[in-house]
Amino acid sequence: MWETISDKLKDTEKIVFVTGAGISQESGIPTFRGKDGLWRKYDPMKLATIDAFYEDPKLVWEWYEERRQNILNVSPNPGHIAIAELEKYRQVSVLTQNIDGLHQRAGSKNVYELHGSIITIKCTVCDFKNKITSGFLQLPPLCKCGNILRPDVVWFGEALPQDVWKSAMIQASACDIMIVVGTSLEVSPANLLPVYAKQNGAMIIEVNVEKTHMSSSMDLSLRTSAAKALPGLVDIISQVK
Ligand code: BV8
Ligand code: ZN
Repeated sequence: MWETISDKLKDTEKIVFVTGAGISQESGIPTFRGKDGLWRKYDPMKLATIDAFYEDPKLVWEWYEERRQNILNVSPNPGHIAIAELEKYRQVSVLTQNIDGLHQRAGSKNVYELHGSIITIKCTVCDFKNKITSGFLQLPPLCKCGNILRPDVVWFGEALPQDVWKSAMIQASACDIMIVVGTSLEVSPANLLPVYAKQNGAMIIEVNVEKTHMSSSMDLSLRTSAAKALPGLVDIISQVK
């Protein structure tokens, strides 16, 4: 397994990662569908939607504030750090479904946040957008224009940010290796990215503690955790010239 990866890395220029909630699990952030998953306590399909927000903006804001506080209290894990390290040896892009900002905090430079960011806020009406730097006195927070503010994330039923999605497709279609880490690949259109990479002849490697419905189309499946597998990649590539 590792020899195959090492051989492939020799003539690899560009590595693209597609990551999901599983890569942040070892930082202490619950995944969506796992046994400790967010789905258990809340139903993200019900809360991470524009309807839920307009029905009860305070409840949705409480959910995001609870998640944001947790995210601010955790750190990137060896999986995030390994991906940032790899930038020393190859061109690396990270296409993440996560909104936790841990790839950037680990030092990754080319991160595409397909589903937005929990630390950015935007107005529901005007074009106000800003980083969230502190808690809020009241939920939902209000914009200067008088309308309510929302987390700058992509909810189910909402389109992904066009510019980010376009760049993500270009990255996926122009890589030598795609490494899919910690995602059930249940959510579209992010789950199309490995298809684009495969269509363009890239080697697709999956790092996931469980099988996914796309495991059979992967060239290699590392059935282990992100924090265990990814540092191994850095070891290999640092020996490959
Ligand atoms: C769109 C931001 C079109 C918010 C998220 C039927 C009805 C309604 C909609 C649909 C439908 N069928 C399809 C759709 C489309 C829908 C969709 O895909 N729904 C799914 C659920 C069926 N998609 C959308 O709505 C998207 N928009 O299609 O727009 C459009 C076009 C034009 C104009 C208008 C509209 C928008 C989707 C974005 C939703 N927002 N997040 C927030 O976070 O609060 S999605 C959410 O799920 C997160 O981003 C999360 O990352 C993502 C996917 O989940 P995963 O990351 O994969 O996490 P999961 O828990 O599932 O899996 C974790 C994996 O890690 C597991 O495999 C586990 O084994 C593994 N693991 C665990 N621990 C580890 C590990 N692996 C390695 N190491 C470990 N330690
Ligand atoms: Zn406004």
